[in-house]
Order: sequence, then structure tokens, then C-alpha cells
Amino acid sequence: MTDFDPDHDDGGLALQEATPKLKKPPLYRVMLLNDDFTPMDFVVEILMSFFNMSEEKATRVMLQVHTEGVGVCGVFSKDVAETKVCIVNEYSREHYHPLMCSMEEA
Ligand code: TYC
Repeated sequence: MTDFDPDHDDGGLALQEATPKLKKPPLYRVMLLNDDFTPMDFVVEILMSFFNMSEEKATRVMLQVHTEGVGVCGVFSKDVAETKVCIVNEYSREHYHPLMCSMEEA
């Protein structure tokens, strides 16, 4: 018995399987920015309806944004984050509030 297989002659080279170069897709933080005009209860409503937060959590995040200038609404894949940013900014404009929602790589 021999290891030589004429149908799969590697020409004497040692063959090593390539390790697949698959990287996990990046995640994105969606954030709210503070401003002086958007009512607090509107921000709480946004966090509850678009980010599925309880009223308690939404109030905590809103107050963090209010005092520190920025707060995280959640971490999502790129397309979900982009969609959330768009719908929050559109909804805010429809209600004539300057609230800004943005995203950055997590
Ligand atoms: N600073 C606003 C106010 O005093 C409230 C506010 C909180 C606005 C969070 C935006 O992302 C924000 N009415």
C-alpha cells in the first residue's frame, strides 16, 4: 500500500488548507445627542418606541444624554443602525424637534 495517488499529484509540494479569512461584520452604536429644545418626554417616547426600552430605562438614557451630552440607544448591524438613525431623525423633523441621532462603529 502506498500514499501516492496519481490522480492527485501535488508535484511534491506540501499542501496546506487555507484558513478562511472571514471577519465578523462590524457593529454600530446608535446615539442620541443633547440639544436645548427637544422636550424630555419626546426623547423618552423615541427611546421606548424605536429602541424597545422600558419607560424607566428610557428615562435613564434620556437624562444621561441631557447631562453628559450623548447617550447610547443600542448596538446594531450597519443596515439596522442606518435605518434607526433615519427613522428617528425623520420622526423628529416631522415633529419640528432638532433631536439628532447618529451612529459610529462600536
Ligand atoms: N436637553 C433637553 C431639554 O432640556 C432634553 C434632551 C434630552 C434633548 C436628550 C435631547 O437627546 C436629548 N429639554
